[in-house]
Amino acid sequence: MNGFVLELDRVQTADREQFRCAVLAGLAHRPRAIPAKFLYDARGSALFDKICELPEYYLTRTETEILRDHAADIAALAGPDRALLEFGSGSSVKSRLLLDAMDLALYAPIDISREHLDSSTARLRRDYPSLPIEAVCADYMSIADLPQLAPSVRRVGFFPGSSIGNLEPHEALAFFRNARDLLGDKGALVLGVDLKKDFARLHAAYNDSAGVTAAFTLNLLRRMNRELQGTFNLDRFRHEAFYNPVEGRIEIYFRSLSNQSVNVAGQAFTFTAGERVHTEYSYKYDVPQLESLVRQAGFRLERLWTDPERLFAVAYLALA
Ligand code: AVJ
Repeated sequence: MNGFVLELDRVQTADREQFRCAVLAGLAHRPRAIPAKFLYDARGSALFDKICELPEYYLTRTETEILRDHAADIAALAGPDRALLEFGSGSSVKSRLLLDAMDLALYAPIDISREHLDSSTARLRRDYPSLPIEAVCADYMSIADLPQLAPSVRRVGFFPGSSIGNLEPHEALAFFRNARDLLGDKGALVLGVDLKKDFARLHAAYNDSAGVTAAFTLNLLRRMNRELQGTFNLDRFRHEAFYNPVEGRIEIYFRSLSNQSVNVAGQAFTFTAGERVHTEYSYKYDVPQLESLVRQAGFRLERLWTDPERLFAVAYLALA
């Protein structure tokens, strides 16, 4: 076996162990919950890509539109000779809009998935042969420093997709504080965030008629079956998503349709009829809320662009 295969094997074993611990802890806990990041195995990531194309899921389409309309404004605010750091770059599709518009000294995509990072970096190297690219395989929630970046180059962060919405307010604040430290005194952050809007529109975005979002949630059960020798019967659980207006968030669960017992990773768990397991929050912001949150982390809301319907916003947050 070559070194690459050994390395991949080691990473996969570590990932699986992390998943096992999170599932066992999450199902033992009350209320039951499994962290959202585990939704994104290969099949989950493919289903999420399908979600982004759904007629009801306006987020991706709208953000791309805003970025396309204002990439030149963002480039002008950032100025020349910047390092662009992307948090959770995934397939880096939206980043291309900024790479095309900005005058960059460096692009540093940061992603926890080695696979995603390598394949998208290879494609970017081909399409932007003169742009230096430094891929960083790390969890952006805990990354402390990027020693490979020259300290003289001013840093601009990019956190698109309303990924911030997955985080509870205290976690979002921790993310912004960490980003501030990473970006440095003269840094800035370009943030994509989903806005509060009428409940029916929000509800539809997470309860699509084609059932793709339901398949995305229930894929977590499939993943437990495959990776942790689970015995979940997917017909005996259903996806549930609703807007909680008090907390300003979509809440997503899978719900047991009957009293049942399921084995996972060698342990038995009983579910009562109607019992649910939390999988995701998707927080929605309004502008004053966003402004106050980022201010607590030392950022200033310098500019904010939205679409005509005010569904989604792209914000330019400055530190200096
Ligand atoms: C990737 C967290 C932005 O909250 O809209 C979409 C995830 N889950 N449909 C979102 C998601 C179900 C998505 N984020």
